[in-house]
Amino acid sequence: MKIIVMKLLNRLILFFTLTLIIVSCQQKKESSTAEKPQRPNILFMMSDDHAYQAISAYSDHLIQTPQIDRLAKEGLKFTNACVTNSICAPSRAVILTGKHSHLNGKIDNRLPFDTTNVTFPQILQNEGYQTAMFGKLHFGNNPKGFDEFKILPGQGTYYNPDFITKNEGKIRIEGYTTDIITEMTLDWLEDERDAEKPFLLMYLHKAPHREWLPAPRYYKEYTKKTFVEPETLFDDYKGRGTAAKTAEMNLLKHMNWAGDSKIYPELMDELGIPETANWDKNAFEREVGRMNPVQRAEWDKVYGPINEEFKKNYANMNEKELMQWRYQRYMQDYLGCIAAVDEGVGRVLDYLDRSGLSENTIVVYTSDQGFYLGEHGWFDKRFIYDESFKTPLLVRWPNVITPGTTNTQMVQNLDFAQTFLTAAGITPPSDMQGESLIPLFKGETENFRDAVYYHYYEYPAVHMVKRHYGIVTEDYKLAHFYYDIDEWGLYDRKKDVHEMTNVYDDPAYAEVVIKLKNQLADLRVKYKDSEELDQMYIDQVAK
Ligand code: SGN
Ligand code: CA
Repeated sequence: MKIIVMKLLNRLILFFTLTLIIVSCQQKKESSTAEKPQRPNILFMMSDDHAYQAISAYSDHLIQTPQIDRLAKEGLKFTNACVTNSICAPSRAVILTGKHSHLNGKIDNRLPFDTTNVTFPQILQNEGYQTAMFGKLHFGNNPKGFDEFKILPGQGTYYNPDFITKNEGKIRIEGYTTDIITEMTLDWLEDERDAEKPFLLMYLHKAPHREWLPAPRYYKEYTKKTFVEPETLFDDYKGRGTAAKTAEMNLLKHMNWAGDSKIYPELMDELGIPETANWDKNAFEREVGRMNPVQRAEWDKVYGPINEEFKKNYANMNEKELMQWRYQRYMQDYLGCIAAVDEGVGRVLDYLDRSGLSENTIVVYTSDQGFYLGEHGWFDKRFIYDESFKTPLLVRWPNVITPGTTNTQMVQNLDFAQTFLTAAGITPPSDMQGESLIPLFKGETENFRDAVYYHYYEYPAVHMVKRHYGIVTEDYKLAHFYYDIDEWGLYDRKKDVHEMTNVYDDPAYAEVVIKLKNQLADLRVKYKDSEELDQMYIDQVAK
């Protein structure tokens, strides 16, 4: 009897031990896959001032961008993506921190970024991502959280650019900046990428930022093209209040002749054309003057005859013709820049395909904000109005995003940080203010936000766009211009797509105004913005 009990006990012990071993093996297996799930790579491609009007996936009336369009075909196109503050460095700060400008402190291009902010690349790096950044950052200091970076100092230049690098100090590279940034990105993918780790790679073009210098291989083609004029090229800004009227972004009145339209400084003197701004000729020298003799000869070969032609016609051109000429010149150079960006994007996408990385890489193409391509007679950005407020956004993520889909939700650059962290399986810090876009990637659009908050600060400054904050919903846009004025603007987005009429004082909209003002006040509370902060940022600049 004792022996039977012993045997039974032994068997039971054996059974439990075996079960324990099997269970713990299974757990181990699970936990090791949990430790090492297939975390996606992130390739974040962003250009500077690339208007959605100049991407053929959005509209092909100006240019074909077949490479960028691949992302729309193979991924998701957002048609209502927008920024929180339409200007370069602030937009980048919002992207990296996932916080509005008033909280991350980078309200305008002037003061350096506060590097005590926590950015999503820092978090990804801590969690085992390999991180690299190439191109334009524009922060006034170096990025944190990157294993490798090569960034342009400030705005950078189009030719023979300098780079601030993590490992080689300051370097200068001969050539065309867009191509150089592409090469750096490709070199890193080929030679530096650690196959054991997922990566975050930020590929950040300077182009097509002012002064719009195209790649030599596109000079001829683009300077011969004629582009369709926007309906509002001759806008007189009536019916919109002070801010639109006093902004200095008009193609005819505020564009530089030498720097922007590429009229030789000598020819300006000869024709008696005064500088638009006192740095007009300097802007030309800063860029064109930087070319080496070979580059300069190639440039003169194409831009010389344009100057000759202008010299012949100038005396007989009226204001309307001058405006039209400047618009064409502007588009030729701006779109010529984009041609090289598109090519670069294609080369990087080809590399992902060739190396089998496409499958597990989230690829984003966006711009730091939108841009005016002659709409309202303008260039530049800054305003809450659509062309500057909206930004292109294309995302490809195989197996998550259905190819060729479109999303109309109001997503913002504020959302990137949380989106990327969530995609990497990391819980975003609770003080980030965006929303993860992953449900939208999967086609789940219910209960996404119904309004966004906007706040622009850089005034008084170049282009003189007054400070304003506002709310944008699917149907309306309400903005408050403040500092040296106190004006409100309301636009009916459905009825007035070009935003030509401020209906704020129209009695038919009285109820809409009340409702939106309440919603705006709620948004300011939700995002922790306030009159105290408005004043603090006014005082900061005054110092
Ligand atoms: C420069 C440009 C402006 C532009 C700002 C900000 N002038 O000052 O036209 O608005 O940068 O651009 S330039 O002739 O010097 O290029 S941003 O993209 O950095 O915000
Ligand atoms: Ca920009």
